[in-house]
Amino acid sequence: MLDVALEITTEDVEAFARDGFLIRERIISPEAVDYLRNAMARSFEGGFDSGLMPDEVNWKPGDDPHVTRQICNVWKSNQALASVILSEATGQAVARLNGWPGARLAQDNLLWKPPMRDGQPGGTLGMHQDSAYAGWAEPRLMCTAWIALDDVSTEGGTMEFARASHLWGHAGPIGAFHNPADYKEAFRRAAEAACVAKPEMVSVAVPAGGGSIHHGWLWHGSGPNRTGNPRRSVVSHCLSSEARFTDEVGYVYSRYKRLDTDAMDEAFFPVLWTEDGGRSSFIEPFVRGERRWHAEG
Ligand SMILES: O=C(O)CCC(=O)C(=O)O
Repeated sequence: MLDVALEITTEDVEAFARDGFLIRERIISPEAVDYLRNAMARSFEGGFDSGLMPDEVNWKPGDDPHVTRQICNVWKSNQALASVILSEATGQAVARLNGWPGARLAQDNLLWKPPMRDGQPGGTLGMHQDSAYAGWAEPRLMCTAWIALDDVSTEGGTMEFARASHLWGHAGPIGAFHNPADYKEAFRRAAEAACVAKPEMVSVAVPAGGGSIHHGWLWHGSGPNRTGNPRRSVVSHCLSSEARFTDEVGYVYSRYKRLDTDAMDEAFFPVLWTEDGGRSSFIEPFVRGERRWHAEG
């Protein structure tokens, strides 16, 4: 079990409403960073400790070393990563910031942006709004906690936010997400539509173990990694604990939809925290290694 520190004050709630994000220097300890780096390396080598596979693995040894490596929903495969991704502190923080009665995980991501190699920088991630991809949920507002596992900087391709852009309105999904020719193209169009001539960009420049929380309609993305170090991060994309499926469930989310109900199954969308103690009961024994996926006995 690895501890996550994300206390939220009244000033934080006000800053989040105004800017659309919070940045923290330290969310997890240096020891936890080391532990998660190892868990991440094992996951990209195909080692899944719990015995279950993640939902999506977008890179394996032998693939192009220049592309950003990604795994989605690794929490079910690795208890150490799960203890951070599914932490109660994260659930409580995102719920408080958004005025939700609780929070559940929509999806996690491991992101590994490679270092400069053969004169080629590690790839960009196109600027987008997370909630543009959440038409399958109601309410569709997302909120994302992002934890850096390396010291991150603008030169190293860290995440960039456009301050207060969550107030600009709602655009659709962008074209290419990984390594687009111009990672700010859709964002510039949105700024123009919102009549914002000079958007204020803020980089999440923090030591390993620090990170950020951002609003589901905030424009964000990241530039090339021009340093000699990888840029690794662990991401929890959350929804309100009250979120339900809409009719736009689509290709990816159809696989989690139960018949005759729009309720989201906690086995796939675990509840991290609610104000009345509704955290999914399997999380603690799972992350402590006391409960496994196969039936006991
Ligand atoms: O890590 C990045 O560069 C972007 C990640 C992202 O889009 C997110 O966490 O919502």
